[in-house]
Order: sequence, then structure tokens, then C-alpha cells
Amino acid sequence: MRNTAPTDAAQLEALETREWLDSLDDVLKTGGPARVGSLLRELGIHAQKSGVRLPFTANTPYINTINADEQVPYPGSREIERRIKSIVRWNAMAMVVKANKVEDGIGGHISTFASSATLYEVGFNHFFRGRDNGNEGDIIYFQGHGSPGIYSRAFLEGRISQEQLVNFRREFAQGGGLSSYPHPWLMPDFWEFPTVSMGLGPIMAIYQARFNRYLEDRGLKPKTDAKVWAFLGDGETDEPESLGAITLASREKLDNLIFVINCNLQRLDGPVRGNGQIIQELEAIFRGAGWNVIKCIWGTEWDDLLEKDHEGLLVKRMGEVVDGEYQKYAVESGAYVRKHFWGAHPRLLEMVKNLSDEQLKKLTLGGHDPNKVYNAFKRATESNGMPTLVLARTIKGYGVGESGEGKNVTHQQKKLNEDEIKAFRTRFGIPISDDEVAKAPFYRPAPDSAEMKYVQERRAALNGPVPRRQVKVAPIVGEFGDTFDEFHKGTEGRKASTTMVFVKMLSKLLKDEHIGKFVVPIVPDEARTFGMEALFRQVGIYAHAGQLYEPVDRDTLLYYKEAEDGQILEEGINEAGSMSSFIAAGTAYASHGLNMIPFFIFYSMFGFQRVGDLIWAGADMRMKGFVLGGTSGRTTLNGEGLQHEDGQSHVLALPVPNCQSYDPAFAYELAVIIEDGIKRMYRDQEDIFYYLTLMNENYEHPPMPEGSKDGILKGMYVCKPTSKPKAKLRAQLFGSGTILTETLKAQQILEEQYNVGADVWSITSYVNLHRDGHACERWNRLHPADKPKVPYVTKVTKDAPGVFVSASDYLKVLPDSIDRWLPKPLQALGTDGFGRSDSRAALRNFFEVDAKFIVLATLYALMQEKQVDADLVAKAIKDLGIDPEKLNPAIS
Ligand SMILES: Cc1ncc(C[n+]2csc(CCOP(=O)(O)OP(=O)(O)O)c2C)c(N)n1
Ligand SMILES: [Mg+2]
Repeated sequence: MRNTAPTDAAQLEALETREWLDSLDDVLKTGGPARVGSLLRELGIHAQKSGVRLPFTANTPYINTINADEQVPYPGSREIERRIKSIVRWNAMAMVVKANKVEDGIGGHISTFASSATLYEVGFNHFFRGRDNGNEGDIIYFQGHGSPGIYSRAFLEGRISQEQLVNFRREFAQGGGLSSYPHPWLMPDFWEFPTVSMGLGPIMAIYQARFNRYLEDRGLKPKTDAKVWAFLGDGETDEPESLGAITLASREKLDNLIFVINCNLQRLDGPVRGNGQIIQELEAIFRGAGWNVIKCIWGTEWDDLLEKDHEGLLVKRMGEVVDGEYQKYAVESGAYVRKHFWGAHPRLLEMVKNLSDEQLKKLTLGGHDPNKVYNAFKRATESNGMPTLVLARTIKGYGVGESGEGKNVTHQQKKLNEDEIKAFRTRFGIPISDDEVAKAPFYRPAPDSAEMKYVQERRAALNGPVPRRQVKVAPIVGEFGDTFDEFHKGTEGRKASTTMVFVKMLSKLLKDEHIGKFVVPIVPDEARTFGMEALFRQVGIYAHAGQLYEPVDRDTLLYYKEAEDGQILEEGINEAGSMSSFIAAGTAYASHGLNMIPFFIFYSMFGFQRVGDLIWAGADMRMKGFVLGGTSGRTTLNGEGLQHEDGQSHVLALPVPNCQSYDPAFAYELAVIIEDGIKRMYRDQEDIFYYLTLMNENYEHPPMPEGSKDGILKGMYVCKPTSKPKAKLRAQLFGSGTILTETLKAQQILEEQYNVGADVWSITSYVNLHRDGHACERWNRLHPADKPKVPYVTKVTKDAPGVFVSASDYLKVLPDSIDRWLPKPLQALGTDGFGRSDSRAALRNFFEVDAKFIVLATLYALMQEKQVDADLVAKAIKDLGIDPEKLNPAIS
């Protein structure tokens, strides 16, 4: 009898493993996957109790999440879709190559879309839903620099002309061009979501998905199964914004959200993780954060090989090769792959001995295999209670030939030589002759061809085209002026801050019968700072789950009320997330046909400075609403010091073309600006948004002077004329924000102690005045023979007597920006420099913006005009208690 007993420990172990696996298979057969899961959990607990310390891993093996036997059959015609995809690839390549022929260096990307074509084509043919016939469409964030592929698709669908394709990246060319990236500002009928500043697409998509839920939970929109898709690059995930909000998505159970990461393992300079595996890294991060993760790594040809992998050698090998090496396989021959990948173990080599080198080289990756991608997307759309991430492995520059495919330089590739174009043509079977091919002509089959019919049919079945931006919302109706009227009469002796005034206004707006329900208050954990806690109770804090606990302050009037239909978006300490919510709400007029009116209030220092790029993206998206920089002003937020005291946000707001930026001082100014803003944005449908600074200093608010509305909106008006109009010495004092109160004090000192008759102006918006001045100058330059236009600043100040002095809690560059349109140069006081912690009085002394410095600046300006002499100014310095040798705040 032959002795079959195991001969050594290794054999024993192998036998033991086999027995366990057989048992597991048995349980799977009889009890199903759920039973296997619970058994493994029990085993884990048992092992833990017995002292076995298992290392934590959130990873699954480096194989597809969906097994071959779990797949559903492909629902479309693979052959026609392959031909369509080839044509889309060709035109996408051709538009970049052509653009760079016409204009060397105009740029564009070939290799990104070359890697993601299958992901998008499967989406276009089977998943992405449009909005025709009143359907709730999907919201799709396309990877920004994949735009040539999206244009190429739209060309095939007949939505973009050949001329436009020719003019890719030449927007001023005759017949119109195409913008480099998704920019709704530039192509408002096409693009919806700007994505090309990397990291912003993913975070905006998360908050967009949450906002869609918010609208449903508040009953403003019916519940649907529409999805938010965000396509991103694997390199893009290094941006903190990309991953920074992913736990919100799982916490809020956003199963309407799908991320698709195109894992071509490369970014711009080189591999994303040469020494690691980006797919595994992302899987662990997202699974750890509570996402459903679907890995789509290997194409169908690998199924048979994995089937044969009884010992798990192949899976092990797949999991140990680092991305840098995988990238090398993409550029090397089949023989190289055989030697270096399969050669790791004799039994692996054995598995592929019947495949030629060429066949080995051609083993497809998951992201290039429509069937694998279809199944991944299908499962993603079926996800229940969780957001889903699809990790699709691809090759960067797929199909662009030897010069690019998989190479480190491929991202920058914008040109192909004749042979490469020819090879591309042949590889994808584009019917263009050898004679013509060098010119890379665009190709679109005849309208009655099978391909064109298929394209049209599929899009019709999916409710029309995407992307497409359509604004169908009706302007708001009804009057809401009453809400604001009470603020016109001032505070009647009571002291209040503009923040308090704003909160009162907001509270009233929320009750307005016409627009109240559209108001979206957004706050990043600062509601108490701004005295908004009464709103918690009034309208509730939005929470999809409602309130599952009894709040600790339930017995108080203003308790922390969370509710499924809550109206406030309390985002926690998260300005980027809050801004993303603002963008979703501020563009709901286009995405959802709803006039949502967001008010996002934040610490002004952490607004433009911190999330400026998101604001820029929102501006591109034509967002509407009010962003409010609370506790603003370098000297008004006393005590908080350098990192908190904002003296620059208006300067940072100036470059954003559609941002209306105001620094109001009085309740009525705020009321006039907000009322007008709502009308302009939601009644007249202007694509603008507002930035208003609010302050926490309490003072009395006077009634609105007669006839001041126009000036408040345009940027300046006289808020308190001098009581000494006949005085020999005259001055015009400009004040803004709370520094207006210092200006009013200076007016009194000048009149009483120096006999200077000074008019006080409130400058509500230097930014507006600056823009208007330049608009006039420009027009005049272009129309030299016409009657020149007069800037508003000039119009209102041309007869104003005396010298000009300005003071604000912001940088001096703001008043300097209007100086040229005044009758005389301006003495500008401002708060350039780093803030300090101290009292308002000490800060205003330090920054030289208090009443005494305004008085000094006025007297000095009069001295320059030889109306007073230097002795008087020197004496004033002494009398006012000014230290002429004090530190220069701008550089200390
Ligand atoms: C914030 C930001 N930084 C830099 C860039 C420039 N940039 C454009 S594409 C790119 C590489 C993208 O790599 P990946 O995300 O992996 O996308 P792929 O092209 O590989 O799909 C870079 C660095 C940008 N667009 N945005
Ligand atoms: Mg990449």
C-alpha cells in the first residue's frame, strides 16, 4: 500500500487549508453568502478572544469586486458601441492634434480621455440620464481635462458643429469655439459643473448629492433615483478636497452618489503611487469611510486565468506588483510581461503557456472592458444606503501608440506624427484613407448609419443629452419689501451690530410667504458666534435621519433641533463643505428649476482667503445667493488677532467678476442691498452673487436718508452732510463699515475744533465704484468722438468742496482704486498689515484708522493745498495724542 500521509509541515498546512476552504464552500452552498459572513465574523471574534491579533485591513484582494459568475449580460450591441467609441476616440484625438497644428502650444489633452473612453461610453449608452420630458436627470461631473472626449461625443450626437470642434480652445475664432474645460460661464447651454481645478469636483459632488436629498426631504422636489456621478483622476485624489468630505457621504447614506475614479496609475509627472497601489489605497480609505467600493481591475480575458488559479498564486501576484511596475508592463512587450509578471512562479508560467506574447500583452484591463464597466456601474446604481466608488483600472494614453501609451510624458502629449495618427486610425478602424489621414480629419458617419441611429436611440431612451445646461426656472413672484421696510427706520437709539440686524432680517425672510421656503441658511459651526441660534428652533437644522436623541438643551427655548425637514445647513467646522453646499443651492435654479436663496455666513477671514478657488468655481457655475463674511474688519473683531482679523476679503472678492461686494455700515444699507440683490438674482435672473461683510460692533443705526438708495447700491452716498457748509475749510470724508462711526466722530472734531466743514459719505462698495470707473474709461477710449461717460464717483463728487480722506477696515488699495476719478487725490487710511489681539480702540490707533487719524489726514491734506500751515498740523498731532514715531502697522 502506498503511503499517502503528509510528509512535512508545509503539506500538512496545505491540507488543513484545503479542508477549511472545502468547509467554507459547503457553508456557502447550503447557507449562502450571509451565513459565510456571519461565520467569518464569529471566527474573527473567537480568534481575538483567544489572543490572535489580526492586522487591520480594509482591503479586499487585488481582483474585481464582481465575480464573473455574478455578472449580468451586456444589454447593448457591443459591436456598434465599439465602433461608436472608436469614432469618439478618433475625433477627440483629432481635435487636440488639429488645435495644436493651427496654434502651437494651445494645449489640450489626448491621453486622459484615451484612458477613460470606455467609462464614458458605457455611461452615455446605458446610464447617464438627461432631463427631457420633465425627467429628473443625473448630475454628472466630468473630469475636466477629459473634455475633448465629451465634445467629441456631443459632435456625434449632432449637438456640436464641426466648426466648433475645429475651434477647440480658440473661443474667439469665427463661428465660435469650445472652451478648454467645463466652464458654464463660457458655454452656458452645455457645461453645468466646472471640475478642472482638481479636487473641487469631488467635494462639490458630495454636497450636491446631499443637497438633492435636502430638497427631497424638505418636500421641494419629489424623491427620485437620479444619481450624482463624479468622474475623477487617480492623481486628483491627492487633493485634500477630493477625500476630505467622503465621510459626510456615508454618514448621510448618499446612495444617490457615485464616484468613478479612472485609475490609469498616472498623473501629470509620473506614477500616482509608483511604489504602492493606488487602487488598494483608495479602496481602504473609502471602505474605511463607509463607502461601497467596486473594483473593476481586470478585463474578461482574465476570468479564465483566475478560474484556474486554485492555489491563489495569481491573486497573490496581482496584489504584490507595485503600480510603477504595472505601468511598465503597459509599455513593454508580451515577452517582458511573461518574464516579469508571470515568471514570478513556475505554476504561473504554466497557466499562460498556451498564450502567445501578443495575447499576453493584449489581456484587457477592467476599465477598458465594456462588460466589466457595465456591471460595475449597474451595481453602483443599485447601491442601497451607501455611496459607491468605482475604481476602474485603465492605461493612460490607451491607443495613442508607442510614443504615448503608458509613458510618463503622455499627459502632456498634444501632437501625434503621421505614422502615429495612421496607427491610431488602423487600430480603431476609422474609415479614412492613407492620403487623408495625416490631416486627422473629423469623421461622422451618415445620419442613417447604424452607429448614428444607435447613438440617437440610446440617448432618447435615457431622456436626452448630457451634459446640457438648461435654465427653465420661472422668476420669483410676489412682493417681499415689507420684510425690509422696518430696517429703513434705523434702530431708534438702540445699539446693534450689522450681524444682529442681518440675523433679524434672515429670520423674517424665512417667514416670508413667497420666498421663505427657498431660503437656505448655511453655517460652519458659527451660528452662536453670529447670534443665530434662535433659528435652530425656528426652522430646524437639516438632518436626513431626523433627531435620534433628546438634545441636552431640550428644556430651553432655543434648543438644538435637528429635523428631517430642517432648513439650516449646519456644516460643522468646514468652510469648503459649506461653500460646496452654497454652490449646490446657488445653482439649484439651473440644476433643479428651484429659486433657492442661500445665505452662507462664515468668519470673514476663512472665506475668500480659505475657499477662494471654490468661490471661483461657483462663479463660473453662475451661482446665486449671499455669502456673508461675519465678524469682519481688521480692527472690528477685536482680541482675536492675526489669523482672524480680516482686512482683505473685499480685495480678494474684487477679481471675481460676477461677485457684488459690499461693506455696509447701517441697517438700512444692508436692507437695501439684500432686497435689491434678491430682485436682481431671482426676479431679473442676473447670474450674480453677493459678498457682504458683517460686523460685531454695536452702535446706533440712523434712519435711511431720503434718496440714498441709488447711492447705496452704486457704492457711495452722503450719509451725513456737514453742519458747516459755509466754512472756509472743507473736506469730504469717506467711511465704510464700522469705521464709518470713526469718520462721523472725526467730522464732529473737525467741525468743533478745527472749523472744517466735512461731509461724511458711506462707501458701501469700492469694488462697484472701481468697476464702474473702468467701464466708463474703456467705453470712452473706444468711442472717442462720442460724449464721454462719467464714472459715478466723478458724477457725485465733482462739485464736492475741499479735500478727500477715506478710512476703512480694509486695505488702502480699495480707496486707491477709485482715486483717479475724484476731483483731487485721496488721503487713504486702511488696515494693511498683520492684525493683533487688543481692544478696538487700540487696534484702530495701531492701524491709524480712528477718528484722530482721520482728522490728521484731513488737516494734512489741507496743508498740502496750503489752506493750513504745518504748525497747525504738528500741533494737532500733539493735541490728538498721536505718536509720530509709532510703528508702521503695514510692516510690523
Ligand atoms: C488644483 C490643480 N492643480 C493642478 C492641475 C493641473 N493638472 C491638470 S491634469 C493633471 C494631472 C491629472 O492626473 P489624474 O488626476 O491622475 O488624471 P488623469 O489625466 O491621469 O486621468 C494636473 C496636475 C489642475 N488642473 N488643478
Ligand atoms: Mg491618472
